[in-house]
Amino acid sequence: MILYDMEKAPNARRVRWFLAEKGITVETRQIDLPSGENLKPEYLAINPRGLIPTLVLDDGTVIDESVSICRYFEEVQPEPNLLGFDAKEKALIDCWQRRAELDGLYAVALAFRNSTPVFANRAVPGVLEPTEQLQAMVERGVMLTRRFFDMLDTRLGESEYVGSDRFTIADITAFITLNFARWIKLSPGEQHTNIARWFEAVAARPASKA
Ligand SMILES: N[C@@H](CCC(=O)N[C@@H](CS)C(=O)NCC(=O)O)C(=O)O
Repeated sequence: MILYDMEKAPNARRVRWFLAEKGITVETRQIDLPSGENLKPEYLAINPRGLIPTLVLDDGTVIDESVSICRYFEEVQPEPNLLGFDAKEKALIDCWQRRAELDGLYAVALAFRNSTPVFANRAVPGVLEPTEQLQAMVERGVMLTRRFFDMLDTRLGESEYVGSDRFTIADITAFITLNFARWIKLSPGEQHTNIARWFEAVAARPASKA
């Protein structure tokens, strides 16, 4: 089994953190995104989408979505549970994981990819054709990221953790989104006191360094 990975990439980090929480070790291969190694024929033969992370099982099966990779390992090794125990908890964790990903992580990615010089003409991840950076998308990404901070703070005012009353995959995605937002020089404000309380607790987890 091989996990195609890149140390700094937010989506790859989500999977590494998930595995570290479970104490699972997987052989990894580093793919260098800034130099475009993910768009070279060798990597496209493994994952034609040109994205990481990608998990290749021993039987050759390819799983190339971060949360799907996490789901695979949750089934293989259920403890510690990170995706929910019963119908209601599973649904809420999934709901907040998706909010963090769709409303948070992708908003930051929109601003980051459309403004970072190394990705000029590569504004859409994994796409071979040149995709120019658009200033309007930076502005939209910044606006949506700020909105995400407000939504997350409200949520953490009513729940100790993002998806449940305990640490789950929703916290991993939300925390990584906040770290990623620093790359576009955005952070929650002083008014986001619930985020500050939660961030400190989550940052103290050893697996957060994975
Ligand atoms: N929905 C995918 C997104 C994967 C993704 O966009 N990965 C980025 C790295 S964080 C990537 O591979 N970028 C390729 C590129 O920069 O061309 C997932 O969750 O795995």
